[in-house]
Amino acid sequence: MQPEYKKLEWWLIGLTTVGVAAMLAPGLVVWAKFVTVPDDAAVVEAVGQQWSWSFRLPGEDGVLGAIDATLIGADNPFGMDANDPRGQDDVLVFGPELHLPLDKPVKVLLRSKDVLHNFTVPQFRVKMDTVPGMVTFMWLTPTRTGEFEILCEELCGMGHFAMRSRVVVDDADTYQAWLANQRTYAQLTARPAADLVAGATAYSVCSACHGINAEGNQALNAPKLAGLPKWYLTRQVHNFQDGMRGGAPGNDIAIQMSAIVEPLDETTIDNVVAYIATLPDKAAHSTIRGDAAAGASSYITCAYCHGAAGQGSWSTNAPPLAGMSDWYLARQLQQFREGHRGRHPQDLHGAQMARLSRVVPEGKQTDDLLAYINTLR
Ligand code: HEC
Ligand code: HEC
Ligand SMILES: [Cu+2]
Repeated sequence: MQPEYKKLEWWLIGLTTVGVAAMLAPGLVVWAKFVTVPDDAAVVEAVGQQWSWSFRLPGEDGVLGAIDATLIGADNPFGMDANDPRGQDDVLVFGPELHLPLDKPVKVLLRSKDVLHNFTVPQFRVKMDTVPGMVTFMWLTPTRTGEFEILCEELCGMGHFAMRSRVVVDDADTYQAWLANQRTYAQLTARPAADLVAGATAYSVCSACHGINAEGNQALNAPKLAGLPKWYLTRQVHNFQDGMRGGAPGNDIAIQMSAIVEPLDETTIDNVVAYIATLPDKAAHSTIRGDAAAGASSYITCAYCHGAAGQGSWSTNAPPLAGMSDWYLARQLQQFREGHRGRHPQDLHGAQMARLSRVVPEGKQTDDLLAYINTLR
């Protein structure tokens, strides 16, 4: 027996070292592949913010235009630098989905507007943090067509669980058809200024239900529109046109709206929405009785997206609630809860609210909450 067999120990140390190195070395090769983007990879950019994703493609020149965080606003959500010629042909996709062509390597540049997020598509088997002030990246080659959910896998605040989007992998033709339907930055900025006179004429149809001053008409189930921002009005008119609202069975009231806005073209929508924005925003009468003090605590959740004063926020895509028709808000919450709104596969903003609508139970708690919202005017 030899308690200390030096020679054997040296052998053991040596063999273990070589063994461990041999086990780890292949990882370096794999890692090198993971971080080395093929030269022919196309570029797309995914931008995370509380609590949604948006996407930008470089357009024909293959180069993304410069952006500047100080330029970000309701009219320029990407913070595009108007003076950079490379940005003019950039394709801006506000969601709900990013399309990728099959079998083409793609480098995904990742940005964040606010806090840490993490861009994850479970089936891609890669994920990457998005960091404010930094551009991170990952790359992949989609090998099968289909729809895959984009998640955020960084706890990024109250709406984290509802920060979902979709990647759709298309064959070449379908991809080109999708791309042809997207708008470039130049096209988005070149839209002519709205014509308020034409807007007033177009609005005369709407006034039959929504009222001369867009103050709403409960007897006709038509909510107040005055006070809603242009981005929200425009999106909802599109939602009615595209069957995201008003198409669902059980939503008979909204079907009327779809029929009315169906024939409107983009210019008319711009005009009528601009006209509505000029109408006086007087708070709607309250019709719901409840205990506002009790409702205040339920509203804390809502404030994250709709604002502490119920003023709405373009960055969270959430409309104003303060001063709006309370009976209409009540009905929308019900529509969301019951899946008549926010269920359409293209309605990602609605889906987000649908998830949130279950936070507050029906009945007294909802009445209290709406009574509280009625005090925010
Ligand atoms: C026949 C009556 C009627 C007419 C006319 C009408 N609407 Fe509506 N509108 C409604 C009803 C009812 C709703 C509520 C739908 C629901 O409950 O989902 C609504 C909802 C809306 C909403 C959604 C508001 C929100 O807070 O989400 C917008 C925007 C809107 N209408 C715009 C218009 C515009 C613009 C016109 C004219 C081009 C118009 N409506 C004409 C009945 C009408
Ligand atoms: C994570 C963000 C988020 C939170 C939190 C949230 N909402 Fe929303 N809400 C939205 C978005 C986005 C929309 C717009 C959906 C659309 O575009 O169709 C919306 C729409 C609504 C609407 C429909 C308004 C209209 O004019 O049609 C109501 C009512 C509403 N929210 C109430 C609430 C209440 C009450 C709470 C708190 C329990 C709440 N929301 C919390 C994001 C949120
Ligand atoms: Cu996130």
